[in-house]
Amino acid sequence: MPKPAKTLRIYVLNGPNLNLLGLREPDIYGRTTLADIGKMAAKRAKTHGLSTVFHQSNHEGELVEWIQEARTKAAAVIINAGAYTHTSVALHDALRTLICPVVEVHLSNTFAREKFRHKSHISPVATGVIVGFGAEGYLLAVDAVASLLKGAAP
Ligand code: CA2
Repeated sequence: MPKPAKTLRIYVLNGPNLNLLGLREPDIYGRTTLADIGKMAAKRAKTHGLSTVFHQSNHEGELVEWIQEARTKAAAVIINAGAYTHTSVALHDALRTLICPVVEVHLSNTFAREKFRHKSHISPVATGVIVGFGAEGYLLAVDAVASLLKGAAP
């Protein structure tokens, strides 16, 4: 008997302070909360026959652990590493061990902001980068992942 195909899982990882989304600085980051984004991403993934595992942490090590977990449990990773994007060699090292697609997302256009936000330690180990489209960027990332995974074995 052939085994039923498993739903491919996308890990959606969020870094420091993103838990404050929708609650502070709506002029920069919008009014959508991270919980809203989680629901929207899950809904969009479902339309592609995919599922999401959605996490946020203010701790670099916890993000590293989820990335390591993704090596065996995820078909793709979408990551908004928040401020760790610009500082974290640990996240860079963890992400470069993945063989699955990695999409880096930022709500704001980091290149139109302060110079220290122009450098990303994630981009060199990402398959692609989506910046400046607000919460919609996460959905674009889900679509991109779905397209990359099309034809992948279950
Ligand atoms: O634009 C993005 O998505 C960022 O990753 C957001 C980070 C920032 O450090 C990056 O440069 C760009 C900041 C996330 C903090 O989010 C807040 C949300 C509401 C209120 C305060 C912070």
